[in-house]
Amino acid sequence: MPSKILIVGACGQIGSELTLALRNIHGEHAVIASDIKPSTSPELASGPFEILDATDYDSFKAVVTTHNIDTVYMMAAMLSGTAEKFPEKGWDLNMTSLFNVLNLGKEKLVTKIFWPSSIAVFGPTTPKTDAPQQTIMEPTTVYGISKQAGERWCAYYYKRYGVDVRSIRYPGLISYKNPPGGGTTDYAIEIFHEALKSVSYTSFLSKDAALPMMYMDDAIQATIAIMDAPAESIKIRSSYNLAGLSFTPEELYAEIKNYIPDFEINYEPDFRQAIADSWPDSIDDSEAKSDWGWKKDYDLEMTVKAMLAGVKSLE
Ligand code: AKB
Repeated sequence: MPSKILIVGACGQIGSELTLALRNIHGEHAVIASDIKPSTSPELASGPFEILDATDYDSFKAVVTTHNIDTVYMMAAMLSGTAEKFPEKGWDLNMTSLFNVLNLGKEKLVTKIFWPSSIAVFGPTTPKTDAPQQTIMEPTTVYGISKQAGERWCAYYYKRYGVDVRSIRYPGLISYKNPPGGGTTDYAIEIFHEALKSVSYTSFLSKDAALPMMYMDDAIQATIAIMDAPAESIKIRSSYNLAGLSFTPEELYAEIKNYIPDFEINYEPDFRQAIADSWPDSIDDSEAKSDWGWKKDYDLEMTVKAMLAGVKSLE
């Protein structure tokens, strides 16, 4: 039987682009999009779509069995900035949705699962530069704690119940098609919209807050590659480090200024600065490269060009 895929959180920043990419590969009817709210995107809604609260196990199971799903991408999550405002809600959403999908795997109702982790699993005691795959991880945010605990649960379900779950520690993802949802790295998206709209931007991170980042096309390509890889090549069942770019707000600003010379930036760091300070500047992703052939395409210049063209196309 051909593979049937369910995307949970299909209206989100990653979910929406992932759904369209997977529909291009497998056909529209092989990929069921789902989210807690109806889609406002005609592109997404043109294929099969289900309203689904990922924290409700029975509804989750009903969607999986009705559509004969074998592969789930569990993309719903509360990101770092929002989870600091609603700590218990963030923990509940991030952990309950993960347990639900892992238990569907344990019950053999689905055969393959993707679950996103994040650079937020690292903390202030992690090496700042080229954070290794295995290292000290003492996250100080609710989001980071939920992702770190989630990684351990993925590894546990793989070892104890044989659940084929695969994961990537995403850096900050840069895209223009859908707005990001409450992350610390969101400044790197807002800046493009403001550069084209008002020619000035006030960054909520300081000028020298270097963070790991990646253009969305690379993240989608990596997500599909890790899921397509043979099971035996996925040697890490917690989550893989993935590196793309590393830059500061000032460096990003300087690159954008090459195309918009009168663009101005101000810095007014808020509570998200402390979150950024707790994360590494850059990531070592040699294991993702050697285990399943990960390779990025986009450097900073290409990312800025693609973002400026993309944001302009929305006008
Ligand atoms: C966030 O900023 O919370 C996310 C992430 C790095 O996982 N973009």
